[in-house]
Amino acid sequence: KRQTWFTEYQTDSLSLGLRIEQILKAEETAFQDLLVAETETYGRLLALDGAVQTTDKDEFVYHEMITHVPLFMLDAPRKVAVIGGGDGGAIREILKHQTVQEAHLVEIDQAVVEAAREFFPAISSALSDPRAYVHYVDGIEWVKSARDFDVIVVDSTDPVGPAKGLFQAEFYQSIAKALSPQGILVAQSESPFLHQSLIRQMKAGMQTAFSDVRLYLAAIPTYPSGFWSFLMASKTPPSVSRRLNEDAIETRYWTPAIQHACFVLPKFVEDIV
Ligand code: AG3
Repeated sequence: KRQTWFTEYQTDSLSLGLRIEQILKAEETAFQDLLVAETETYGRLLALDGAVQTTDKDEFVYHEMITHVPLFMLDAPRKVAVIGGGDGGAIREILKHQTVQEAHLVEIDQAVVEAAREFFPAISSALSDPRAYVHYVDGIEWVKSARDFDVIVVDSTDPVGPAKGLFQAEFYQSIAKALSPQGILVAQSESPFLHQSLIRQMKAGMQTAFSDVRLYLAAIPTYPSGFWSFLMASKTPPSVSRRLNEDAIETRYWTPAIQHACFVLPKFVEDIV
């Protein structure tokens, strides 16, 4: 068997290896190192600066959970934005909600969107929907003049390189201004096994602008430790919309029961937050 492997060095003492059949694209973009490869186990892989972002076989977990959980807290989410998320997976899920009129993608690196359009059509095709708007700008700057959003999703890379500022309190404060009074912020918040202090720091940052901040969980096999978290913040405590059992949307991980269950935390995770 061919012994070509992609390895993500997740920490300085832990790695994930995926045997690859073919490298489809390897590019130094204006912002980061981009790789697209065909893996044996998880289908196509998109990696940025050596970190797994998306694979064909498990992307549904992350994209459903980062979107449906906040959107189902609202009766009629209309304006939604995704900061980062250049593969388009979060936009695809957001557009499953009939009430959504505008889904804005704010991606700093156009090369990520181009690679997604070329190699991940099932993930990126929603970007061509008439309700989707794509902006190639820095999310930190864009958010400063955004207003009246119902949900803002921070679908970032790890807190190094271009995404660093997306983990800071000042950014969460501008998001708070960009949201409607009932609006909700959600950000991917890395692994409870590996990134406890980051999770605590993100939560504290969000608490400078939001009174309710809670953590929820999902199993994502290709991310470090396979056990992933999201932080959801709002100015008033959110409650699940009656749309939960009325609006049928097609999903493979999220269910109405998971909408509630994902907030139930194991003891060691409760102790982090
Ligand atoms: N956002 C990436 C989550 C971080 C993964 N980290 C890692 N592999 N070290 C995912 C982008 C998908 N739209």
